[in-house]
Amino acid sequence: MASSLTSAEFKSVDELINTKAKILMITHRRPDGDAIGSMVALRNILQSRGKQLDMFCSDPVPAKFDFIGGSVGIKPKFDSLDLIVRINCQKTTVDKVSYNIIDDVLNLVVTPVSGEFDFEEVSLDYGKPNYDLIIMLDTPDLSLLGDLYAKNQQFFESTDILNIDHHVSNSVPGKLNLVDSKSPSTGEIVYQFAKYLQYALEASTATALLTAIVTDTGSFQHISTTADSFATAARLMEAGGDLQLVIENIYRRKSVATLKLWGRILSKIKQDSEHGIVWATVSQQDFKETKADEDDASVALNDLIAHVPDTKVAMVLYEDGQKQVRGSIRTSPKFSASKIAALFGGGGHDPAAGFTLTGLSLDEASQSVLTKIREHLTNASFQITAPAKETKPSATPPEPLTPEQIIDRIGKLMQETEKVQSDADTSASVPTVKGIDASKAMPKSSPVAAPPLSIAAPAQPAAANV
Ligand SMILES: [Mn+2]
Repeated sequence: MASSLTSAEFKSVDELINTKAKILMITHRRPDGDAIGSMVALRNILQSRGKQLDMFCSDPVPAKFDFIGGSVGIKPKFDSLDLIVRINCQKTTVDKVSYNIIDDVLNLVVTPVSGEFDFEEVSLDYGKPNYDLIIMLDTPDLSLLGDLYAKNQQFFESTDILNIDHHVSNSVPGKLNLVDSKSPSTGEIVYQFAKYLQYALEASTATALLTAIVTDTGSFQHISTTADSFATAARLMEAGGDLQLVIENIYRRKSVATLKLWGRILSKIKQDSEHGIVWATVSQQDFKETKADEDDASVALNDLIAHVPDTKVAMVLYEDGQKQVRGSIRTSPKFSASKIAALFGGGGHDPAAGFTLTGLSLDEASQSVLTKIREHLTNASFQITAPAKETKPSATPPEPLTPEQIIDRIGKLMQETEKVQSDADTSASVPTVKGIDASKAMPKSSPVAAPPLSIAAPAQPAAANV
């Protein structure tokens, strides 16, 4: 099925961009191939149209994306921000402001008409970054932007946002929202926009978009993959996109560190065949001794653990170095990973979700989580299959939902989510939960076709993503 975005929407986006002089592009922390690929591609497209733009991401871009070029231009911090000295003049009137520089020290001199300023009336702040449009890519919630958002909330709240994403849970308050939850990747939305602009894709942009599609569809394996994904990939290859280069860089660069970590994970795999759960834990010591990172653990989950036959729930729990235990979950098609993650304050998509626990050791966390999952696996609420209404065998793909059906489903799911959350809040066996497994589960998740499970209740705005 073709994109649900219309030319009218692309036209408004084009018009919005054309009215702006300096554009900031930003994607979620712990960036994946879709985040980087779609951002770099859109940067190339807009730059060729004479736009001035800068790219940002709170976390470093993994070296495996260097081949898309341009990832070198992605900055982790806003620079050249003004320093603002704020003085409350309610009680004391300012006569004049002057400055002098003595021995490399700037003295800002504020002279009152009479009396003196109290130190409490003086505060320091940074000025706002100098951009008149923010383009957010692949990011369903502002908080997932990480530090760049946390430290500049006012800027994000007072600047126009163009929100380009494919997560069904997207709650970004965009001036314009180019959100298509049917699209398996943000890259495909950027491709649609390029097509609308009749932009002749150069090879490097095509490769960046191919990276986005290949990574977010799990090399076309996820159920989110559509006929359009293949058609778009074909167009991108015709434009010079180098699929082999993408595969080579994304999948065939296993470092010795990665393999060592996988060895440890595989040696620690545990299986509960009665409930259909397979899991492994990874300690900080495992990461330190193998020199591998959390992404390696996540790939091990996707590529190895999730494929154990008869598995309903596959999970990796790992210590994240900040005294937290993060969990990544994958489920077989009949079960909802995001419903399970919601038990622990997390969220995500049906096949892939994540959560973060604080205040527990790795062992305590895994015991607590497993107990809870076992309890609930027997409970039909984790299953995706709608209550027996249609009994025809599922040889044919499900029909797309009508807007009415979607609204109805959202309502039901929100009720369930609230119930699940209150369970989680009150149960003694569930530890304190903070934040979520932001993008850890994103890289190979299939964000589409998932019912909007993670439409966050107001109390929990961050639970929107995996
Ligand atoms: Mn994505």
